[in-house]
Amino acid sequence: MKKVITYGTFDMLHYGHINLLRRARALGDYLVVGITSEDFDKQRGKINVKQSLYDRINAVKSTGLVDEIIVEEYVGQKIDDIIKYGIDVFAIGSDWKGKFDYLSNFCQVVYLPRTKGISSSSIRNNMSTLKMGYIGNSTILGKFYNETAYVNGLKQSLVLTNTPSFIKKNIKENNVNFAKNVEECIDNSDVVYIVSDPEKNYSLVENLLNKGINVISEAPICLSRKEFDNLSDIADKNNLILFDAIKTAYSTAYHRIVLFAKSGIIGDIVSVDATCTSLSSSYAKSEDAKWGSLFAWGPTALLPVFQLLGCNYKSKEILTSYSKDKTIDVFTAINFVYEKAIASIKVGRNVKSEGQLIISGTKGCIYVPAPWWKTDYFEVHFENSNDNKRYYYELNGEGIRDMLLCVYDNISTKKNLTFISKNETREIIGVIEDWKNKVDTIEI
Ligand code: C2G
Repeated sequence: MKKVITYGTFDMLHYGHINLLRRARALGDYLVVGITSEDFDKQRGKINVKQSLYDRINAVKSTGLVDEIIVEEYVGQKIDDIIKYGIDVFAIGSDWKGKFDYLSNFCQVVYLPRTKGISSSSIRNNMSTLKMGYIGNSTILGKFYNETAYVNGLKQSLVLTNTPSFIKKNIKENNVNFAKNVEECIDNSDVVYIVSDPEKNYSLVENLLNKGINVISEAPICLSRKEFDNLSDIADKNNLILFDAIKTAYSTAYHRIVLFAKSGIIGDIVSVDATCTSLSSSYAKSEDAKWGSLFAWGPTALLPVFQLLGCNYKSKEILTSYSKDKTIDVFTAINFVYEKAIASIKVGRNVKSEGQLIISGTKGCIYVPAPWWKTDYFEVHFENSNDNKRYYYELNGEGIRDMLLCVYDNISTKKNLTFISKNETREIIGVIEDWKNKVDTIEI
């Protein structure tokens, strides 16, 4: 029996894929198809895949052209598979011509003609387009602008800023279009990203939501639980999204850390320790350079605490140290007491510490080296260090790219797929509110 193998993502299965499968099948008696896993696609830079692995497998299966389906998960797997499944012919579309010649040491390699005029990308590009606006004066705005270009279905619209020449320096494209005022930005956007002074953010977000615009805002979105409840009500009433732009939540490694910890692999979680600090001189012109420690880092540091231990802590103590002129907190530490666990965060502006995250459990711990908030790597440690494990996951645009994909999917499908729950956003704001009102707070 002559066995043939081919590989692909097969997203939004179309007649180009079906032609390929038919031609591959005709090369032998038995066809094996390797379908790429979500992680492997991310690793090879394919981030816009719309369907889950499960749906893609089912679509390929339903063609009736395939004898066996396997999942492709790592570089080099093709060699393993060819040996393991006793493959005679490796077949792939002609867009890969030359790329798989190395497999001819193991079996025959055939490049099949690619069907012209159809591709998964063109189908994705025909999906509805959402215009994205940007408001703010920070370097991070440039990152959001640049990352938008990678997301099918999102289109860069106007930028509203007080510092256009500074913003331009952070944007890769030459022809950025600037808005004259908020109204112009609103008129030309379906969704707006905001990085603005947290003290002024509430009214800006409220205005946008009332005009029917979806909002992604740097955290804290506002400065009290009550304000957040108001904004959240307006968003729900108008069927809009209101997202915290905490990019860490969207990094694959961080997401896996949370799942690993919750799965019980390190036993019961007894403590979460998160540190985030930065020396801000390099951001001098950026809006967020003026923010204190808790504004700049609080939401990120609080994220793993609330996502792992929940928002119902029994008590907390906020220790905060202000600058000489009392305008910002240069260093703030918060200790939380839960029913059966504790947590602590340390955040600093103009302070240098080791920005690591440690989740301790009754059987082991998860160690995430600095800077844990933009990590692609973590370790799970046990008492016997021979049992330790290391994990690596691709990080796209510091998490911004995956956040924007999630934003698009939420708006276009009206599904609620957010990575940060409303409750978590509310309590992050709540802690900052308490600190501002000096509740549970000691000045040092
Ligand atoms: N294809 C085709 N004609 C098209 C589109 C795709 O013949 N108009 C072929 C591709 O050449 C490939 C297969 O259909 O052989 C699957 O295509 P994709 O889902 O785009 O997967 P791809 O990224 O090409 O992955 O390591 C190689 C990969 O696994 C192939």
